[in-house]
Amino acid sequence: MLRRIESSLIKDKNEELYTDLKSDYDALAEKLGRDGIDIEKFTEAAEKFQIAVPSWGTGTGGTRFARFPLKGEPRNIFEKLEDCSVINELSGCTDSVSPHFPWDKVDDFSELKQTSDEYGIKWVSVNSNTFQDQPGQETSYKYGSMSNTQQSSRDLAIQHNLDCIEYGQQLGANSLTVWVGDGSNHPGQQHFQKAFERYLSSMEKVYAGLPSDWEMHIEHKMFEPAFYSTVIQDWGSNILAAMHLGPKCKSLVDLGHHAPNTNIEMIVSRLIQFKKLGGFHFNDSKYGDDDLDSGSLHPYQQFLIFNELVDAEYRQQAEFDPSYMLDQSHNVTDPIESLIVSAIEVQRSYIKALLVDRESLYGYQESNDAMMASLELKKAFNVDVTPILAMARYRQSAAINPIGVYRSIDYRTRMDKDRPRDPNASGSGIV
Ligand SMILES: [Mn+2]
Repeated sequence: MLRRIESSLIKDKNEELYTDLKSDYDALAEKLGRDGIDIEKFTEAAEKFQIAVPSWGTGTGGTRFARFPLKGEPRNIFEKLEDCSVINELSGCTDSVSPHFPWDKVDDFSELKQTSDEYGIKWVSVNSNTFQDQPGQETSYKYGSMSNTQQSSRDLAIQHNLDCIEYGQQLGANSLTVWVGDGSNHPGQQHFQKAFERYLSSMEKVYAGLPSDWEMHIEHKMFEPAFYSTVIQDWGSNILAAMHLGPKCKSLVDLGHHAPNTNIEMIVSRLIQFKKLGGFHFNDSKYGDDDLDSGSLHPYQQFLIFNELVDAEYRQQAEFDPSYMLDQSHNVTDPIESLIVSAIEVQRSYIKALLVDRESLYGYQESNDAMMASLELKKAFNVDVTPILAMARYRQSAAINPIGVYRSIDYRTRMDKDRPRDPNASGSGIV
């Protein structure tokens, strides 16, 4: 198998840390054991947990104002794949990548698939892009794509999504994620119902092109680039569209795409109940769609979301198999470090949610004991599961201290030599 980091290096670094880890792990095992909890079950669950890395997340992000590229940034999908492999080799929990087209389009997808196979990386949901015009594009998305008043723009957007499915099939993916920036900036600019009707009509044509084993995931977003209204504004519009289109269409929840203080975990519960939860884009936010690192601001919210997901697993909810993906923008950190830390933070939320004593919680809920129900959740959340996550990485031959190993190899300096940048490359914000 192809690797970017020598396994012997990770092994040597792990040996330096193993004695301390084993001691912390044994102490936690003893503590959990007093409550009748077998730590090994949780370590096994941590080893199985995987979350996809977005190909676009490996480049330095930006704002609407500027972007400050890092040295050694990946210049194409093959180099992005190299960085994704680094993230997976160190974290042990990111064995798949979500590509974005046309950014990641190549002439020969079989070559790309062969390379990803050599890295042991799978391709998951393909993302279409109809929020910007491509060079030479004959008809514009300026006033929308799937909902554009012009048939020619709608047709182009439909064809692009069908093309994305075809690219994804060549890579072995099995879902299409559709987010559109369609909307309006002025009251009166757009007829709400007519725009939604045009969107649905376009999406019907994409849905008709889905292979039998594929799903389509709709991603809603409250604002930006349209600031007054967006066609798929919220989970309500999202689930309506998904229900209209059919059983292979589900909703995708991007944590940053809601108004501040929205109860996202309850939205997750509703989508689970109606078999419409397709997947997640994990990130964190303070004000809007900030795309901050997962769990960096609201780890309890992320835990509460996983509480709903684990609850659905526990109750063996029908048709429940959401895909997990990160979707972040890294403006001031090294994207590789942020994606490693974020993947582990999402994994942390999952393991903590697994620690919730479901039967006790249900009992408190039935007897309306609000205090004990709340404490039951807090009890699980307050367990420091760091030794479980580190032991899972150790057993997978990933790094006990992933950031420490990453910094020791000076990857960016190496990549700076291998990946010379075009000095005229764009420094604009959203690229
Ligand atoms: Mn997203």
